[in-house]
Amino acid sequence: MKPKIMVLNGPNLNLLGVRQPQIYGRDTLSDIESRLRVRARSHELAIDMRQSNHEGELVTWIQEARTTCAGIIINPAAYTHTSVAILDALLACELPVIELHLSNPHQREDFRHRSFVTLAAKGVIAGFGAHGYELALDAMAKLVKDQGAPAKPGERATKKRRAK
Ligand code: CA2
Repeated sequence: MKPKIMVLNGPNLNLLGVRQPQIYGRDTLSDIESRLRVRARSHELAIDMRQSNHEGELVTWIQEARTTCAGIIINPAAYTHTSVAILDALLACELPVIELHLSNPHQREDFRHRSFVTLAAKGVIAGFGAHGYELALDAMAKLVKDQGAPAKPGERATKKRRAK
């Protein structure tokens, strides 16, 4: 079975392509998902893409990913800047996490400069619009591959290597 990547989207991202195209672009979430499926196939990955306007639902999905997925790509939207609950869920899931934003929050209002989610993220992709989803999947594919690969020929693959 192909390793599965959970791709989570936070509040208001269901409006993508419908409102404020000057900030967030013209692609809908469904356009993005179609392209991501093609990209996932080329990496021999599966994706499970979801959107919710509810913090608790996102937390529940992160907990679900812990046992079903190899990694999480998350655009937490406004919860990026407010949610300790999402941060805690991401820390608890012990999966590679990539934080993703369509816009570059550092070019925007001060309150968008702080991200709780960053504390749980391996890396952040921001400012590339809808294309960022594909960039995030490319980065995740490498993380998942490296995680499953033996360190040296003949050595057993381990899920996590202890830091020295
Ligand atoms: O740039 C991003 O992806 C954000 O995560 C988007 C969030 C914002 O609160 C973050 O600071 C940065 C907002 C998502 C709202 O999405 C909309 C999409 C279309 C129309 C209106 C809102």
